[in-house]
Amino acid sequence: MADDPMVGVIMGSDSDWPVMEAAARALAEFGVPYEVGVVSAHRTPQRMLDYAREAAGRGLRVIIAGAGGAAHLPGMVASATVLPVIGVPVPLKHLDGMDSLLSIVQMPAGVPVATVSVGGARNAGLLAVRMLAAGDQVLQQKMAAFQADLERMVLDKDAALRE
Ligand code: RP5
Repeated sequence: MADDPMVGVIMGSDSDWPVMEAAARALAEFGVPYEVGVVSAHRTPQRMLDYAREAAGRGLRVIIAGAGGAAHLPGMVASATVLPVIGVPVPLKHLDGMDSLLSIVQMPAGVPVATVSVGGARNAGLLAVRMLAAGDQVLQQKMAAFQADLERMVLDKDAALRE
């Protein structure tokens, strides 16, 4: 974890970490400083509000929030910060994560949460990198190289299939 984090990766419970760590890994791959923490909308509501209200002032630029079940954390955080919030629906053992997805994605007009796929924490990390890259040439170059690698991987696999 960094001294001056630009991205906050938060989750409703430590039990979300096996899913959420992919977001942290993606940020680390791009050298983006981040912090992680457990912030529960239901069990620590005051901590959640404090975190959201103080995030921009502390220098955070993006918040990634993951939660499962009645997953109110991303939406509630979005209601109390001006920062972009990326929501990660964490799948639990019932309902295949559909409950988490619908709890996060169906926000009222005026309070956006950029929702990734169920369990899509890596894409949440990559989306945060793209948001930061909009104003950062070095990150833009890293993202372009990452995308070129993805393309090369697919073309290599295609070639291997036809060998
Ligand atoms: C949600 O409840 C958390 O985000 C987690 O996905 C789920 C279960 O939490 P634990 O009971 O495992 O702490 O708020």
